[in-house]
Amino acid sequence: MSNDEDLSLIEKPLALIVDDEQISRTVLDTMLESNYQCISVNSGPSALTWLANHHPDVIILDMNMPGMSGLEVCRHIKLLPEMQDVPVIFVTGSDSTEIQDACWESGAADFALKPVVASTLLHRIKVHVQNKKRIELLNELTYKDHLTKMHNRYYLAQEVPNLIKQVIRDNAKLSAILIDIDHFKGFNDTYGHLAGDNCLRQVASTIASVLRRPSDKVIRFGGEEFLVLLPYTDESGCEVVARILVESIKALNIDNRVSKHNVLTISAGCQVVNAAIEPIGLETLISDADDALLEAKSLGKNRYVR
Ligand code: GH3
Ligand code: MG
Ligand code: MG
Ligand code: MG
Repeated sequence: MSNDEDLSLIEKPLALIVDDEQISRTVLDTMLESNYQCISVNSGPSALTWLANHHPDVIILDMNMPGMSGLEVCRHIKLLPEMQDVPVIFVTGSDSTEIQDACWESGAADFALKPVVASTLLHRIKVHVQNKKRIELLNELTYKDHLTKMHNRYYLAQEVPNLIKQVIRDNAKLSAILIDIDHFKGFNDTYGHLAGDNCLRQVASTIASVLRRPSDKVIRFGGEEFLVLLPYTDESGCEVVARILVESIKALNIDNRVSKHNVLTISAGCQVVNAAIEPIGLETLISDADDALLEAKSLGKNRYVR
């Protein structure tokens, strides 16, 4: 393709080609290889296995395959939460109304008729990949804090209520840990605001690295405050995480000479609610965690309180 430079992507997008016929895989691979990093597999099950550990930018899927048909593969793919934004483009020998209806119903983004016209297929793939990238960027700008790359307050307001609804539906427990960096004003005054920004990034990524489940969330709640939400986590689980968080930040060994520990520390307040026995409200949860945080501060900082 001649005018693909405007994809303006540093790395080539990753394309998964699924087709049972070697010749078709080779044709598609040859068409795509200068603009895409291509991986090809010969069956639906192989595609699903590969997708368990990879996140392509586009999937080119053959309709007719023995065993698992392309339509079945597409339905399976679209059941995976992390594949929702990955466009699936069918390559099919038939454009009957039934086939087209089935394509869209299975969750496909587009289809191309065999024998494929290279320019048309490449153009369609390019449009879908660009859209996917734009959606990703938009999500990042909307829901992430620019400095720390953690979730922002807008995410807290827009998305966390859905998380809470799920916990309530499951009659489960939800843990919250509100974290505040100790003596951070002094840190900024001593080492400068840029060092403060770097420190915030390091603290944020350390907090994120401690968390294990995809449902665990870190939100930059204020300037040097982070809210950690642990759905389906009880009191003991919450305390384990809070203790590891306090220890991990101290173990970073970031100089902070205004602290009696001589290194940067955090304080944390924990609150655990049980949907099976009480109503869960985000505001109350945060304000209770904040009470615990204030207690941690008044007890001398560098600790958690539940
Ligand atoms: P305590 O131990 O009681 O928590 O005291 P503290 O100094 O951490 O608390 P205080 O609330 O007085 O100060 C918070 C500081 O966080 C002040 C502010 O300049 C700093 N801060 C907030 N947001 C940012 C940021 O984005 N970058 C930098 N570098 N500093 C920030
Ligand atoms: Mg086939
Ligand atoms: Mg604060
Ligand atoms: Mg502070």
